[in-house]
Amino acid sequence: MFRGRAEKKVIEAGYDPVRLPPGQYLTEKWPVLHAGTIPDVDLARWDLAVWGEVENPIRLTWEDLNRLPKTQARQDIHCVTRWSRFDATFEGVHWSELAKLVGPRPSARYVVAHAEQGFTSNVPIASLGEPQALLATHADGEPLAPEHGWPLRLVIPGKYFWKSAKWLRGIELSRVDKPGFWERYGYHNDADPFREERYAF
Ligand SMILES: Nc1nc2c(c(=O)[nH]1)N[C@H]1C(S)=C(S)[C@@H](COP(=O)(O)O)O[C@H]1N2
Ligand SMILES: [Mo]
Repeated sequence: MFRGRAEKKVIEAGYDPVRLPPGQYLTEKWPVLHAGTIPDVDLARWDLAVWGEVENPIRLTWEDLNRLPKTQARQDIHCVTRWSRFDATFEGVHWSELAKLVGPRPSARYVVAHAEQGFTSNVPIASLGEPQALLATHADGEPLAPEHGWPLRLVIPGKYFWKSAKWLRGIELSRVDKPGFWERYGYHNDADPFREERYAF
């Protein structure tokens, strides 16, 4: 039914249908989705803090961040509202570069991403270490558009896209898992689109 139609479109677009998680449909454009408003960001005042279970908490300016080596990663993104977009390409700083600066403690098992206006999302630290995870400054070869998280957003592979906090301002490492914004509203903590982990209950 729904699955059949959505799958047919994926095949017609020239993609392998196994890339479409259950209950999703392919979109060619890049929808915009967030709670609240697009923040007004002043790069001169902007910083990125990394704290919690680390040896050296840091606060990087925009220039500091952009002096770190950057890499690219391509992935399919899946919003829990059912749109999927294939081959989104991001460029930015991998967590491993920040880890060199802060020295995560062995007790650091979970991450809380802190964004402008109090938005948070939580993932296991292993997700941040995935090769395709990024603190992204660019998407599809251009600086992020304001509505997509400029100047910096998180990109977390293999999970519904709500885990990928836009307008990122902080990374907190923790011993315990702390539910983020959507997780506190009843969304699934693990958020694997292929297991259709949309809601906690
Ligand atoms: N700061 C912030 N980041 C956020 C959200 C949000 O409400 N606030 N929504 C999430 C959700 S539900 C999705 S699907 C993606 C959407 O990213 P996009 O607008 O770039 O497609 O951002 C995620 N990151
Ligand atoms: Mo979403």
